[in-house]
Amino acid sequence: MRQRTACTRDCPDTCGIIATVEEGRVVQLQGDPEHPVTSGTLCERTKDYAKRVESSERLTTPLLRAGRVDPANPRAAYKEISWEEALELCAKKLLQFREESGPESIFHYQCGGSLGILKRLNPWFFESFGPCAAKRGNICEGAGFAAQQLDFGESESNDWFDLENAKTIVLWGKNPNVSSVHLLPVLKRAKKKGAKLISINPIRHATSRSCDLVLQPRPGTDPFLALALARILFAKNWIHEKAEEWCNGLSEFRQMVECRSPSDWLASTGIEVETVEELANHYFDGPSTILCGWGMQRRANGGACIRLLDALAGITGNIGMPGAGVSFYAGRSAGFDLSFLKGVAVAPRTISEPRLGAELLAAANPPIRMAWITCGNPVAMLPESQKVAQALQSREFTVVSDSFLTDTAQCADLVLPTTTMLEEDDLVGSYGHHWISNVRKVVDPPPGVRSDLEIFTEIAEHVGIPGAFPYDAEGWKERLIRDLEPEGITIDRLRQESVRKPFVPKVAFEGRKFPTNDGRIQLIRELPTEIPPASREFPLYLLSNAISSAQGSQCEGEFQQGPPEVQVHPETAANLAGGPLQDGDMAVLESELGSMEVVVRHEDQLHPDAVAIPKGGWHHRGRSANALIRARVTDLGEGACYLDETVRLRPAAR
Ligand SMILES: Nc1nc2c(c(=O)[nH]1)N[C@H]1C(S)=C(S)[C@@H](COP(=O)(O)OP(=O)(O)OC[C@H]3O[C@@H](n4cnc5c(=O)[nH]c(N)nc54)[C@H](O)[C@@H]3O)O[C@H]1N2
Ligand SMILES: Nc1nc2c(c(=O)[nH]1)N[C@H]1C(S)=C(S)[C@@H](COP(=O)(O)OP(=O)(O)OC[C@H]3O[C@@H](n4cnc5c(=O)[nH]c(N)nc54)[C@H](O)[C@@H]3O)O[C@H]1N2
Ligand SMILES: [Mo]
Repeated sequence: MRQRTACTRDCPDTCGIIATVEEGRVVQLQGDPEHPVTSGTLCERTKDYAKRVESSERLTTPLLRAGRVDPANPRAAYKEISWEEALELCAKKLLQFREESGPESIFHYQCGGSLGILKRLNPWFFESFGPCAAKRGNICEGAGFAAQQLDFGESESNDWFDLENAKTIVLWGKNPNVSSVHLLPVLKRAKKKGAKLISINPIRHATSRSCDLVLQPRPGTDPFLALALARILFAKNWIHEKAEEWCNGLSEFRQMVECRSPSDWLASTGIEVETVEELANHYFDGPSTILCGWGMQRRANGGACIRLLDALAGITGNIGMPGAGVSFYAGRSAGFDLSFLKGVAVAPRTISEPRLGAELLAAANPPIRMAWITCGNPVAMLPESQKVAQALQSREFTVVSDSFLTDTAQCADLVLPTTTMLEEDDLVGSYGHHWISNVRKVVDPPPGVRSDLEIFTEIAEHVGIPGAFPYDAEGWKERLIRDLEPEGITIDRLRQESVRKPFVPKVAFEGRKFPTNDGRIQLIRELPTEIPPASREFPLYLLSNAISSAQGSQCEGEFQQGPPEVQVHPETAANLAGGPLQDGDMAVLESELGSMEVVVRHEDQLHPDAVAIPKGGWHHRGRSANALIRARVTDLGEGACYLDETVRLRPAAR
């Protein structure tokens, strides 16, 4: 039997899936050929998702901690208990801590495990029970999102296929080959129609092979590259003659840009003026779209960086028309009626997401006594893994619901086994495009596994919050899309096809009208800061990028075995202070915060001032990049400066 569902993993592509099910098992997952973006193809990591569903590592019963966790055999520290016992225990603890210390002593954390809209009911539980302590900031797109809200009043993008109207496409810090593979055919078609492709990235990644111009700036210097580009555009008078109509602060912006020469702006970037002139030629030859990756905004100057890219589009008029814009985000929740959720606005206290470990430990009067984690693996994925683990372990009671005994689950007192995306009903919007899809249970979960919604519905009953969870999954779906029904979007229709939100225009900010106070773009006026400098002691910037075979820390297969591979430019490897390193050598990767054993891989496509380790390594296997990354906050939006950490690489002691 073939069934239509959709992917809820944290990814801009948000695919439609056709699942073939035989005798209650998923035997094949294919891309939905009728979903315009998916177009029949799934990425490497999701094609194999059934392995995850059927993994022998799946948790199938609630686990209560009975002893110390031995990383070699974490499971042994837990004893199996029944759901009845587990839910009663949860209810007892929730009521006890609320009674004794107030709801601010209970903290709920959720990240990107599932982007299903029904997952918003997890924080809803804690809001209606408390409101309890909630997370603040956003480690994924916080800085760039805040930047675009300041500049444009909103973070939105042109239609996914509008790229085909562009004459120039700049992949600025974006690597679609790994983290957004469904862009590749669109880029190919745009190129066939004559568009020029440009990549700006410290890594010459696979997609840059089909680019007409490739710039490899030093990590973290893009804001200065953008200023140099703006300087050249002003000098050539390639500014839209009517820019003032839609740009507020044009003369101040110009003044700022003209306070240094192009070569002065470029001093830290390692890029030649002639190359930026070439970039200017292309960018001027519009319509031009900048496709923003998310990596470069996970830096101390990340917000300023995106604001400068917004400004480039503003001054040249490359916005509010087909083929143009600065595509960073699409409003994935737009259209769903989530108005009942108030979030941080009603939380009695908030805990910074990028500084989660430190803030949990420091919270006082009352302390955070209980933590509950859903859809996230913060020990592996947030900066300062050790501190996050310590903070979770030292709460009086920590609950984690997950399908696996992750780094984070290993810090829990109670682990609740939950469903995978093929075992539950949901709805999903996208942050990369504007289609919404129906998610459905295509197979039953293993006995003993419950969805988050089932868990919270039952606990709500136990703790007595009547009326908070009145529906089952189907009922909630109907409830959440009620505003879309007049637009012709019903659950029945979504069962048949993914639907583009009809109220979202194909061109964002059409006519160059912006939802800001004066209806114009607010151009940045402040100079960006430099990212923390590399030192003699720690001379290399640590990149930790997505890889094709894993979604964050979720991976099937061999990836988490042995020491992680770290890429380094061969010339850098030959000239390290501690002695040269050959391809395949064992080495130690160290930051001010910690160190780990790694295997060296020479990679001449990488910037010589960087080393690259995969994102998502498991902490209990000594593979988490975040064990080396300090918790520092971006200039805007309270993101995490994941990519600003500096490190050194030295030969392992023999
Ligand atoms: N296969 C796979 N796909 C994923 C994910 C995954 O884990 N695996 N994660 C998903 C998630 S959560 C998100 S948010 C998105 C991630 O989207 P991104 O964060 O855009 O994904 P990455 O491919 O890690 O890309 C980061 C890019 O930024 C570049 N970069 C780093 N520093 C700089 C800089 O200073 N300047 C410039 N110009 N570029 C820089 C890196 O070289 C890299 O190419 O993708 C999603 N897609
Ligand atoms: N060093 C470094 N760190 C990074 C990044 C980076 O580029 N470099 N990228 C950052 C980014 S962009 C992001 S978005 C975060 C991602 O951070 P996370 O979202 O914490 O990352 P995942 O590893 O995908 O972990 C999600 C967990 O949720 C579980 N899960 C999946 N579905 C469900 C469900 O329905 N219910 C419940 N209860 N659990 C579920 C999965 O099994 C998995 O263990 O990581 C960030 N961390
Ligand atoms: Mo993300």
